[in-house]
Amino acid sequence: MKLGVAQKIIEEHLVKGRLIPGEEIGLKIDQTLTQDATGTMVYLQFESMGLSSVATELSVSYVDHNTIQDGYENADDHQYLQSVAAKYGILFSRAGNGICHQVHLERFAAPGKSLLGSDSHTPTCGGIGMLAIGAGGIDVTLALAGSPFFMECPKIVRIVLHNRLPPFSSAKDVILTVLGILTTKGNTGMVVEYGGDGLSGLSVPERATITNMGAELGVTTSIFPSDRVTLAFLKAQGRAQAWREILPDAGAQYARVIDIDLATVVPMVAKPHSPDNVCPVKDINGLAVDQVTIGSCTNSSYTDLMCVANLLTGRRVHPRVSLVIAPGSRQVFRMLAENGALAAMVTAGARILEPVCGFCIGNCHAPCTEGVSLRTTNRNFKGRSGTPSASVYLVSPETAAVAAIRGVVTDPREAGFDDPAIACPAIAVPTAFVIDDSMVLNPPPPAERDAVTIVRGPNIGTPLQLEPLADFLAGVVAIKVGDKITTDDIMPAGRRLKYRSNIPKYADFVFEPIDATFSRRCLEYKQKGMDAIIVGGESYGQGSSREHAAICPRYLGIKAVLARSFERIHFANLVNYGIVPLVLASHADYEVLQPGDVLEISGLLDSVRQAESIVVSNKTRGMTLVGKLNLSNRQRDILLAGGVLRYARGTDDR
Ligand code: MIC
Ligand code: SF4
Repeated sequence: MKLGVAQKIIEEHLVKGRLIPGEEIGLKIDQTLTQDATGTMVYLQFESMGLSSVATELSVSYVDHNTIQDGYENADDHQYLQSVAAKYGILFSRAGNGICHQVHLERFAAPGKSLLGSDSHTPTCGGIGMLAIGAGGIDVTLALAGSPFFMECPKIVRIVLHNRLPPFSSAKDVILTVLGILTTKGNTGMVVEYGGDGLSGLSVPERATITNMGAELGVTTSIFPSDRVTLAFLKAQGRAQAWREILPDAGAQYARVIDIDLATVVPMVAKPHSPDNVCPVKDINGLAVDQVTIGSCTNSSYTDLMCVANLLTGRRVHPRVSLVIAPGSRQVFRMLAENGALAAMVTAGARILEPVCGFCIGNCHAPCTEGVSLRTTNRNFKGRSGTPSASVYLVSPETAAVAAIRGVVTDPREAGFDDPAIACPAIAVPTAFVIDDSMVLNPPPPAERDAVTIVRGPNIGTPLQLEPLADFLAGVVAIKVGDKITTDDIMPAGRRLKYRSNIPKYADFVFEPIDATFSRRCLEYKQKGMDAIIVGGESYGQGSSREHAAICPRYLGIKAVLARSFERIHFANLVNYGIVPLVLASHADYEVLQPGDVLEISGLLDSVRQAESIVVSNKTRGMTLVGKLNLSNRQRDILLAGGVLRYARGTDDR
């Protein structure tokens, strides 16, 4: 059988199931990555499994999200993560070493390997020809323990890139163009594989920008072949030995083929409040800008920031604009410092942030009230920046830098900066990066790990204890939400992020951006002995992988979510935490359901065991509706067991 790149790597890692799209498959996981905001739960759960060491080839615990430290909480998390990494044989990338995806791409990613990360942008490493998948934390816990990762065998969509990008059009504009075609919904169960003659002109960092923001499509991952360009990057990172060539077979079959002529890609922007709300930058030329932020795992590579530095050299940031730049890694930061680019940025008036997620997750640098913020990040969901009234526009580094100088949105081709050599595609990847892994701590040898004490400050809580599924569910519709509800809507990050290790406290903020009384209401139902239910529209649970969007609702007593459709990672997280996800069979059923309705489901055990759908009776309206159980057999067993940890432990008191 002729195979594409993704299928080749899937086949090599297949431990359960067959290479047939739609079937559930189990994959061997070679590498894992975690970041601090999801990592504490991953490792607390790993500890509860009673194993002495991780079973993966390589696992890295990064600290990059929660570095604000406006209290003891983040620092407690960092200490816990450092000690737990030493105890179980995990590499620990200290705060300040960089954003997990950027550092992993530079120092650990390898073509042909599989990577599971507790962060939705894990597919960044698909840029190097790796099968890199984002998942909920508990799935990463299980991978650390040596279990396969289960997912739907994907359909492969091939995007054929032709020709070369013109000056001032960049990789970001390519992925924004793709988002305009495929949008953020309806793409679950798909992998995007890039090919075509255009690949030879796209460096690994550019490819990684494209695979990174592929997360916004809602696909399982995105991947590039591993070719001579990949080898050049690995050589420059001193890691040529990690290279192997992985090209698609001629005649490989794809579910869909999309052609994009890179020569026609123009500077693009995603307007508020969705990454697929795209249009050419020139359509919003002249819009006054208050803030520009450059960085995040999408656009913080050396080449990206060199392009920004070149544009800023000899120019000044417009007086209205606050320009913030966060390098993606310590490697990038140091190289910019050593070659003078950092000085050019500072001279121009940029504010420099340490190499962390920072503004991307709304952790700092929130825009002003009703501010216009141009960002090189990947998500512009309403309120994610930390300012609910702000309008966030997603753009390339070129477009961002030009706007910072001009004070208004300007198509970079029309900015009058007439030297096309300063545009990103013209900046070459260095032949030798500065290599210094001293902020990645190696665990002690196995014999010495017994002596390691895990440090638990007061911020370190305990994992949620669940019970097996009950046969009868009576619950109140605690909230009804619309389409494209993101996990940022369900479980806000930003200033609430520091409570990630403390479930009861973090649960106070479930649905805070939409309805701040949700949590209190659920606790009242709980006190009355009633369960609660969420009703959602299309594409429920878009965006981040944060399993807290399932854990905290479950803590509040949510037992089922009825939605028109679900996004992949969130659907898995709901199942993993024993919340029944039911797909509403018709839009009319969605329309009828209202907050406060009391719903009853009986015979839940039998239905979850084998049925395709289940009847839900709406006691308040005296009618019934049908909820579809789109579950694999394994997911059915997980729900019956009361969550994936109980299932994995074989805790069977059903
Ligand atoms: C994000 O970009 O939303 C995050 C923060 O990186 C999340 C992970 C998290 O919520 O901790 C993600 O993308 O998965
Ligand atoms: Fe960090 Fe933003 Fe990337 Fe998430 S999307 S990993 S918050 S930089």
